[in-house]
Amino acid sequence: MDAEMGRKVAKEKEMREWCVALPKVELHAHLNGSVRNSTLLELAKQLADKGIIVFEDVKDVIMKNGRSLPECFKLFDLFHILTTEHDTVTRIAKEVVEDFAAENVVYLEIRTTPKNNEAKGMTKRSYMDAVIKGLKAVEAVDVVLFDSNSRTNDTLACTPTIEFDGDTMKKRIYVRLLLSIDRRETTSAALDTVNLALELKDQGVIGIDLSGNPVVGEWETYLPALQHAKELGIPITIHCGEVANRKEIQAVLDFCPQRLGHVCCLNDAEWKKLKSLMIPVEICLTSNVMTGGAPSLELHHFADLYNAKHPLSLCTDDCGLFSTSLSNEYYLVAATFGLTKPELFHLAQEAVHFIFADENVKKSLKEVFKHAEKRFDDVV
Ligand code: 6MZ
Repeated sequence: MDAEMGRKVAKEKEMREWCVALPKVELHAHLNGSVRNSTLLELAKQLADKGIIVFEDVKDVIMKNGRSLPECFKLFDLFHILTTEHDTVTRIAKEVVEDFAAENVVYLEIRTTPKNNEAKGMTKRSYMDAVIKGLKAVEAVDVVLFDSNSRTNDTLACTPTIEFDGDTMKKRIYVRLLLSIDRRETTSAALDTVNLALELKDQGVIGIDLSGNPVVGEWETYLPALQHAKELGIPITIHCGEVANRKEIQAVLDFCPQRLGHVCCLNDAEWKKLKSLMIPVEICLTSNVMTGGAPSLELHHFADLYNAKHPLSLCTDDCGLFSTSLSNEYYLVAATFGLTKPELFHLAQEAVHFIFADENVKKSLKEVFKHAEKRFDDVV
């Protein structure tokens, strides 16, 4: 390696490490899309031993790099076969929180689709109980899952375990849950999910998401449930424009949810409308490029929204499925669009404004970033 190449590699390494150390807010992460490959392979082996699947076939699918949109949804069906047991759901929920906390995510909204599975004795409620059990089982970090009233004056930690007056403090991560309505669901199933969100509002559930294969289903099917959530005052985020469905994009913008995911395939008039509505956007760079929602990183609509000062936040979507991490998404923004460290810090900090958790959590997170600013000397 010549000297110049050596310098380039060292600079990239330093920047990647900086992005990991940066406190971050994750607002768009699907539970079953964020499972570790090692866990999926282990689960696949167990099912193969029982003769339910052929391990080698599944291994190839899990380890493959390319992920078109139709392939993603085939994979989710496979993941859901691997994760049907309550104990497995608990395990993956625990691991996903540990993984996000390990890269200094200080606030995490995980979204997941509550599932009925008669054969396993699983109801939407028991599925969510298993998820919540997983969040409570995390020991490596301090998970704040409920109302944070009592914690606003605590000293906050957002670095890898730090020494504080001689004691080692645990990292802290605020975790909240969004319940996803899958586009394959009926109106009645979607309504059940909204009612479940209401039932679990004291257990860390704070919002509703509409997701699933964008070429499946009709907006009118979910609208009554989304309307019901709106009436109940439950914040809503909607996957919008993953494919160019003009009628639906228009309807989603008219519905005006609290946040939107992706917004890839908007036409000029829709861009204009989105910008005038100022609906915060969950940007998923790697996911959009892999699934073809954006032609390339360089041509991703992040640049346009960022330059227009549109509210946005960087997210992973499915970090397991797309082999990415939130730190990597920040790194990609720096490497592709030339954002500086202060700009990246500001981007991470601004995401606090778009969280669905209450003002107490926002206040605590603002403190986290204020505290972190002192350590990130390049920022001030
Ligand atoms: C739309 C997606 C998605 O809910 O089982 N999901 N929906 N677009 C995407 N972009 C690639 N990625 C994930 O997590 C998996 C489910 O999340 C939705 C799909 O409905 C998928 O089945 P949970 O935890």
